[in-house]
Amino acid sequence: MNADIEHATSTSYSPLPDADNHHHHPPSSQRRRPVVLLSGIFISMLLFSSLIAFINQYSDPHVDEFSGDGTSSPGRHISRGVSQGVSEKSNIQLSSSDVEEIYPWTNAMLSWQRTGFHFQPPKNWMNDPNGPLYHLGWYHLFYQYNPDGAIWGNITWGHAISKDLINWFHLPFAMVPDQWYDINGVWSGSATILPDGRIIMLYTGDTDELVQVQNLAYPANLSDPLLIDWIKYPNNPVMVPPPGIGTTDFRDPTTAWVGPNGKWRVAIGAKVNKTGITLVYETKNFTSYELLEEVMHAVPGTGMWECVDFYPVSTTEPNGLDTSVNGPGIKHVLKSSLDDDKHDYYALGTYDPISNKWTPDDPELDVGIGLRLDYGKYYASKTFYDQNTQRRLLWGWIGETDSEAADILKGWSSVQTIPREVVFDKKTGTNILQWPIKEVEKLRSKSTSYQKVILEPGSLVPLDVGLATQLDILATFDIDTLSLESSLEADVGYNCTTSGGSSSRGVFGPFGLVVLADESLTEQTPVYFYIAKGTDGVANTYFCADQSKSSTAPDVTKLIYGSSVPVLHGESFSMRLLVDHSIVESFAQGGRTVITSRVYPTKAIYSAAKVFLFNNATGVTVTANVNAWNMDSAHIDYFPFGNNDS
Ligand code: DQQ
Repeated sequence: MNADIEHATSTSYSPLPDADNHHHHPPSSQRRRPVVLLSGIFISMLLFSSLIAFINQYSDPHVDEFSGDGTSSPGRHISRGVSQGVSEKSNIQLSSSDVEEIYPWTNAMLSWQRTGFHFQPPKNWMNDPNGPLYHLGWYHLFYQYNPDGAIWGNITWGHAISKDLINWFHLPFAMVPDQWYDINGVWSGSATILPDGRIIMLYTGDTDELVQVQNLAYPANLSDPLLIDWIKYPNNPVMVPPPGIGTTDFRDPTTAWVGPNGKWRVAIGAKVNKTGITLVYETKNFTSYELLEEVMHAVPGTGMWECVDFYPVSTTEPNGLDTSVNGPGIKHVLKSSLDDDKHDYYALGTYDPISNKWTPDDPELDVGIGLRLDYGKYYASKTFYDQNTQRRLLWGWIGETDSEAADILKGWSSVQTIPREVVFDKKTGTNILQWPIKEVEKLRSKSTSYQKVILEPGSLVPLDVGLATQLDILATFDIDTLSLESSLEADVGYNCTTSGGSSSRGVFGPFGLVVLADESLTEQTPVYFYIAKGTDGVANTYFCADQSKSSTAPDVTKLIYGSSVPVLHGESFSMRLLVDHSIVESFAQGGRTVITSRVYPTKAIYSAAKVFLFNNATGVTVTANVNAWNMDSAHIDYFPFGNNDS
């Protein structure tokens, strides 16, 4: 264990007080504690933003857009979070005019959408993963949950535990909104495990006055492996929006790490005008905090930063690292969930703990303007260091892309991804790799293999993989490199989203797999590579997932997702797909580029779902190798000691 951490804990950390959750409710005028002013160029920006925030606060008509009963009229577009100062939570791509034509969903179609091996609660709304941790033999997942319905609201911390991150037991709620400082929602937060094993949970509370504050909670009984009971610190909140930061622009504390002075540091996302920023607080005891003068990082134009994640990755070793580790052979990942576009962006960089500044390796690929963790439906992700297996593991929230009315009809919304292991990509040096945890392979059952399948230009080859709704598929594709090198084709400006999708044919693509397709391909979700050659003769490969024909239902968003993916000299084109009913998680080149698809087929369901290989390129023959496994369902149930929803 890092000596700094030992020192910080043994000398600085005071025991947390006993639970005595007496009402501590200072008048609102006293709820902003004096904090150090942010310095440098930010001061003027902050003052200006403060004025704007003040004006907004008092000009906001505070439309009560959420009834609180967890229901809404089908087809009516209701803002789920904006009035409370967080992202819109319903499907923003579907405007109210789009949902006028509501598809006649049958029970069979809706029940088929529930996943077999992804984590989801038995019913109702779920969003961000919170405070993942490993303790006394159990993995714990907390998550944003609405106990009252399938739409966002009444946010409570759901809680589930697992021995292997795949099979889960649901536990009673860890925290409910019951104090003035979180009565409008127990929002997102992170766990920190201290060197002596104590667990610190920091989370955002939405107060009785809709101010975002940071609160402290801790397990009532650390020797309980299930961590059933949680105590909210009686003197919450422990951090309030500092001067210059809007009262609704201050949320989602990270896991803490130790600074060079032995104090713990916690990052919190915020914004100043349109500049997304990461504030950092220091603490010795997790009850009193001091804001560091300089922001850790800021990117103009990126808006509010939600669910910031900050962690080291080793550039030399395959194992993950505790959040406090720094030194030679280490880069730091900074991730932000952009409130403005609802995507998770990350960048690799260097963290200087003395100046508390993080600097991106490539300023052109800075946080929010460069790489995304996932190019599909994916948001509010969070990693944790699994000290049990020395891995850095990543959870992400897969939201819905259908109408809110359909979500209410089916009675649930959202799924969590299969946890992914995150490592630095030593081959490229420019990105991380994300790969489904090896534990998911325990669900593999019957396997089917197709070797050296020749795909001539324009071909479509059905694969008989048995029941095709729960699959793990590994596929590699090889093309004749001579024809690639000799071609002058210039497909400059190829873009997965705007270049016509899987049916638009170029010389070197698209080729790949089609999943969740019916026999006649009326419905289909193709996942594919596309090679474009620039005017400079350099080939660029793209990895895309085309949802445009994924469903015949009109009230579903059907975007084409994707981005470029580095394919290095000597590598085959490789993809892995986890198909689980209405979710497809797709990983290219060992996890350099990842796309999660949320799809709602009406015909390609149950035994009608099929898998195909395809090659829509006009100028190249592709040789494919495929290994596919049918996947068993995970066991996800209430913990045997009881059977309740609370
Ligand atoms: N979800 C939480 C917030 C966070 C947002 C509220 C991101 O803490 O900023 O449910 O989806």
